[in-house]
Amino acid sequence: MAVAVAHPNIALVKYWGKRPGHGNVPATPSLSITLDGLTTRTRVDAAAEDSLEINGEGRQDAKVAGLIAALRERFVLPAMRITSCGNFPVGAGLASSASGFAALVTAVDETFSLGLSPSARAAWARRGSASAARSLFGGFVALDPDAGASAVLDRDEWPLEVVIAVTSDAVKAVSSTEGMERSRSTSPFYGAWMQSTATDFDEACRAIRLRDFEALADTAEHSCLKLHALMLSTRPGLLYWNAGTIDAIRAVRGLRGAGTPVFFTIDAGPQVKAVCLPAATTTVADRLRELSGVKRVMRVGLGAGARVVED
Ligand code: 2P0
Repeated sequence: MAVAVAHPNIALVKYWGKRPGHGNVPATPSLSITLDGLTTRTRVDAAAEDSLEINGEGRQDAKVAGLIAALRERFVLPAMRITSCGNFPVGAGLASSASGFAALVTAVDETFSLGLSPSARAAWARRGSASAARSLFGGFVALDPDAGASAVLDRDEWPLEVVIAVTSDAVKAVSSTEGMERSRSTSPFYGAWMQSTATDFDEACRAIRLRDFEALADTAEHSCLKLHALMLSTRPGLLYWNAGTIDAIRAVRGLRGAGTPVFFTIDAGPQVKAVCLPAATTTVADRLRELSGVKRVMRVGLGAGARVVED
């Protein structure tokens, strides 16, 4: 048996939409930061029959079953018991599937001595959930449709911090998988999204290399708002925000306009992630905590990639 931990990641340049065909390959490049503090811990044991338990509850999960079946086409794997727990809400726009699949593949690799490299583990994790490929690495991470996931910059090289404003713990009504397929097939903006994302990715990589916070802030907020415009233009429209989300966006914009080094990003859920330079974290957290639509605030730094730990 082995135990692995992984952290969720949040994209600063978003992906939304798959390439046609098999393999769960994103259609466009994306760039993320891996978060510390939020953690999924997964244990894999050889067992008499397959089972899955998440946060203490027995579960059937088609994506987990599909990934294990795909691994069995390539490797000889016995039946296994998978036990996973996390310290943050599942399915609420905090990338629980990313940390979940990254930890699962890492634990399977170790338990059954598959000898996979981080890049190979990322490719397997991507089959479970595409953004999971990014959680194999720490710090700043790129996910290219052709080249796969790779580290761009170590977390110590630019230690940004993130304040997460949780505005709801409810599970999202439309999953990312379903939502992005709906956008691809119905949004009149999907072509523009596909065409413009590579430029956002190049701009963000450059900003990270130069440690240019303002340039990264501009590109990341643009990518986020463009993603949500794409979602809104889908039929039926995808609206992941609530009133607290809007209040938090306005608060972050107010701070940034007054010179505080902070920008917002939002995924397929209502939580607002405020990315900031460490000197601004307390100011940002205090401001977001004041908002009536914000249930609680979490402060996290940048995290390491998925790894095996002692039980
Ligand atoms: C991202 N998101 O780049 C974008 C932005 C959410 C909004 O990747 O279908 O969990 O399981 O492969 O990777 C969420 O989608 O989707 C996601 P599946 P995934 O982070």
